[in-house]
Amino acid sequence: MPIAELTAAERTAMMAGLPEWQLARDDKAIERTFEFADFSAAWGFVARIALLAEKADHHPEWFNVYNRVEITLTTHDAGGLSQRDADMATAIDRLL
Ligand code: H2B
Repeated sequence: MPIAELTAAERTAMMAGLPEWQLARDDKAIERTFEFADFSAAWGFVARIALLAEKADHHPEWFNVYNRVEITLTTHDAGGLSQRDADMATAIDRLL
């Protein structure tokens, strides 16, 4: 299903609301790195995001090593960033 890529102005507004996230991949994605006390805490975080992702039908790219989780959000169906990424990033931040 096609979904609109955010305009440059919309992207700027989105980033203002997500100060912990950074633009990546030529402004086609956003990323954030999280650190936890140990692997158990990191994996619990990943598991909670997985439930959110299934519900939203919007799935992160992520990398985990021990207590660190790196998350990248982009919308393949939009060829870049969409409102879904803003919503997912906001939902992820709320888990903390
Ligand atoms: N996740 C992400 N990150 N981007 C998408 O474009 C996307 C997705 N599209 N999850 C969804 C699933 C789509 O492929 C299915 C068919 O709904």
